[in-house]
Amino acid sequence: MNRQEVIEIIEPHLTKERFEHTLRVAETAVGLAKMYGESKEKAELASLFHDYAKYRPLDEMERIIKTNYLPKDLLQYHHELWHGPVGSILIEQEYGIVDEEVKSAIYYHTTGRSNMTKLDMIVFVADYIEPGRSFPGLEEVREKAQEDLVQTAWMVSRNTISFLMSKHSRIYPDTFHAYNDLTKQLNGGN
Ligand code: DGI
Ligand code: FE
Ligand code: FE
Repeated sequence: MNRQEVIEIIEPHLTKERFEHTLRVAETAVGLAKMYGESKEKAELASLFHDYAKYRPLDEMERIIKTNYLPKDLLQYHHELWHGPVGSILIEQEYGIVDEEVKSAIYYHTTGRSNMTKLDMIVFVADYIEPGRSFPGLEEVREKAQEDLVQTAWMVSRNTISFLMSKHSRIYPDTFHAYNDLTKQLNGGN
């Protein structure tokens, strides 16, 4: 599937803003893939599909979670957490994408997880730093992305948890697992 074919698939499923965000995430992810020695093709494919399921009706996403091999505890948490896992299922069912690395990067793009692959981190970071985003502290993360992918993913994870705590939101276990694992990779045991 080439870039243009994927674009024609995703565009009708997204708002104009989300579609433009998606193109910027893909461009950012391809840049990170070049910098950190990952497949540009996989980075582009995963990024173009990362928010594919974002606007599915909640009852459809709920049904997909219930009827596929996805953790049922997702249903106990905010529905914002559903579109990554659901998207990873839909791209296989609808377009035959079976590449586990690509599916994983889509699956975990919102939360991260323990033992993130390079591709997981690239999509996770690109979604956060793409040039259309702007919020306090983002410049520091963008600068780090030019130097060290693990440290950058750690900053994204830390900032996401701080942001969620400031809103009194509940935090999904994978979100904590990502933070703990990245912290361990940087600090050793602490
Ligand atoms: O889909 P995007 O808006 O491009 O970005 P995203 O998929 O990274 O994140 C969607 C939202 O999910 C974002 O506002 C942060 C939030 N989020 C991430 N981890 C958690 C979470 N929300 C809750 N409630 N719990 C989490 O663990
Ligand atoms: Fe998303
Ligand atoms: Fe996104």
